[in-house]
Amino acid sequence: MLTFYHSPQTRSGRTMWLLEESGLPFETRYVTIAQMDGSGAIDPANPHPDGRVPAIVHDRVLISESYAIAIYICDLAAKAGLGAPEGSAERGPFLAWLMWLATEMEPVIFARLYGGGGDLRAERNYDQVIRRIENALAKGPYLMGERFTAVDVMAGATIGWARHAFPESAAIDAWLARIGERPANQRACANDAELVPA
Ligand SMILES: N[C@@H](CCC(=O)N[C@@H](CS)C(=O)NCC(=O)O)C(=O)O
Repeated sequence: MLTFYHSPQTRSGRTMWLLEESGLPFETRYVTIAQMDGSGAIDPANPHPDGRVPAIVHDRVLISESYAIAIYICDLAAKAGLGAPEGSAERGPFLAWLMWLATEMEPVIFARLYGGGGDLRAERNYDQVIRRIENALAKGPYLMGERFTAVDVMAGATIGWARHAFPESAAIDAWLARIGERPANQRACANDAELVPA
């Protein structure tokens, strides 16, 4: 049994997309979170240690952190081919991509969106992030090459949300459109929209 703790219009949307891609049966529990504007509150029903989303509970074990959850889902639903099995040549690059998204790309995006950029190192990191995404898509059609993976879900949901933090790029737009058309993404977006409180 897999229970997914979710709050609409947050980074748990990409977990929902990945779960839809995985074909795993899961139950979604909507929880409130403390919003940055001071509204909302931690939901006592949320098992996440900090009251955040996403979190999943699988067979009574709690897993938090988006990227750990992504790896866990890919391994659990190995047949869906969203990750790279241990022992395969793609395993290392797959893990490296996900860790890079978490530790390099996301900080660069947040620095662009909310300030904190502007120094030499921030500018260099920004240029490196753009270059790495564009180089991967120049080979394409997906970030890891021929195959659609969880890397596309995690990067695509984030870049789609923060598109204005990236320069104009036909390759990025075509990739976002390509992955956005996937039925699993459409289902996740529809579910997410339904859950938004009126
Ligand atoms: N590092 C965590 C961050 C999770 C996170 O900050 N989620 C936000 C929603 S986008 C949240 O729950 N915020 C509520 C809060 O900060 O209390 C992850 O990637 O899963």
